[in-house]
Amino acid sequence: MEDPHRPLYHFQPASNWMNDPNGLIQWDGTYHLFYQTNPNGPSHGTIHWGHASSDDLVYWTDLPLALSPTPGGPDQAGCYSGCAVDDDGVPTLVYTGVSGEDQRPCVATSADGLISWRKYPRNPVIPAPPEDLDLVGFRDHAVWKEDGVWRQLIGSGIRGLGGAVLLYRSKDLLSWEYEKPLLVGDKDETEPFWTGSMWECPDFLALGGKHVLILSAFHQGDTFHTFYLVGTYENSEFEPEGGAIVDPGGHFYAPQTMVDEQNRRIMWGWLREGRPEREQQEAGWSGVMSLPRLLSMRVDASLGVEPVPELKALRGEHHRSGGLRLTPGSSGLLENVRGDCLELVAVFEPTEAGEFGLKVRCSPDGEEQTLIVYDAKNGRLAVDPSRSSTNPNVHKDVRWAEVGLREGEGLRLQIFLDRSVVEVFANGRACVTDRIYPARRDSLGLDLFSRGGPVGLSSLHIWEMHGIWE
Ligand code: DQQ
Repeated sequence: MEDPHRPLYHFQPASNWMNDPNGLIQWDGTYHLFYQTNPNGPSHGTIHWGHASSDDLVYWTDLPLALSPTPGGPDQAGCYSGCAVDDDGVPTLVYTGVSGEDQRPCVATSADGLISWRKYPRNPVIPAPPEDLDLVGFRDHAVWKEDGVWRQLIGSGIRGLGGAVLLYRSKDLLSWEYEKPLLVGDKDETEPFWTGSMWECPDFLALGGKHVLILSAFHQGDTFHTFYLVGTYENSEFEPEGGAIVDPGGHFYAPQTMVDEQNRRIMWGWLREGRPEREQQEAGWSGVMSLPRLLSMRVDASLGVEPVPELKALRGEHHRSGGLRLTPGSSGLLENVRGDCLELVAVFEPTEAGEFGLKVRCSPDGEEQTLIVYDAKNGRLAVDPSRSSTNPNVHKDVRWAEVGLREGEGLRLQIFLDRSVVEVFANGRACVTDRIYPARRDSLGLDLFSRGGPVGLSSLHIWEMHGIWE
């Protein structure tokens, strides 16, 4: 029987485990998406680099594995996360080789259009972490060129203190000189958000006149959330001025970004499962890639986020409504549309009271339903999965994202529902992603709701989405 939870238009390998996006690069027009994968099963085992390519950011071709651990080599226990750069016409990967307790930067190049990769015979390119620091972790890489010199950030943490990113420089990507920690966090500080005791998957980018450092918070073997810091960067000094959690839904982690040939900054992240390992084993797969997201710098120095417009190519049959007034008790407003593979765009009139939104994956009797709820008083948005499934084992936490609408501004929700994935974009400035696992096959209904004052729905468009696989 067809797997009811397996997404149809989000990228994932044919089976087994996947996690972080890696090595994002556009090469001769083609987008390359590498990713962490375990080809031997649906759990985080021996990690390889998977590889997929696309001409349009929508349809992907899954290609042969790009990197596999070399027996006896510095990556014998795993090829962990890293990035891709164009080294004067040579596609080059910088990744973490894992061997026993050691995590070390390694380099590989391709001479056949990014399909097969030759590891540098003298890997690792940094033989050991800086001796004067007591580090927790030394992995994941952001590499860029600055004034003709390669710079690199490596994710780390200083024991007892907090996360850290270590700054290096190199002329040739092969021999690296350590400079200093670019930034060190505080594992005990929780305001405005907690940053963990080790920072995974750093990404560092210039955007709209600012610099953005994206980090994923890790603590004692567990992954938490991804956050960004916006600030200024000059003379190897980064001064953060503000920041936020990237996607507070609790399932978006270890993202990476790239600049494409249209000079757009695009981000993908790993959408983690929200069901027990046993169920992942039974399904034979675990992990999905987010949709590609377009980043921008907003005037208030926060990150703007929107789905890339190319995704419109997936829109199939169209349904529309609007001009509705939702009041408490309104229901049955979308009885003519059903589905688990949809895009919905809803525009609500400005209001400052109550909670309202949409319901997706509803069973006819309402036993199962997932809410996309906007809390107007507090200006925050959540996916509420508390009644998403009769399966008691899947996660049901509600996590809120600040949207912060201006006075008089309506709410525009763009919802991508793809079976177990719900990605909700709000007004170009927030995205909340959740994973849901309805147990009932008839949980395909939709509805609108309001709790509190009446709210106007100016327009609603719903598209049935095409899948991206044959
Ligand atoms: N995943 C990779 C690491 C990274 C972590 C291992 C983040 O390189 O720190 O699969 O999810």
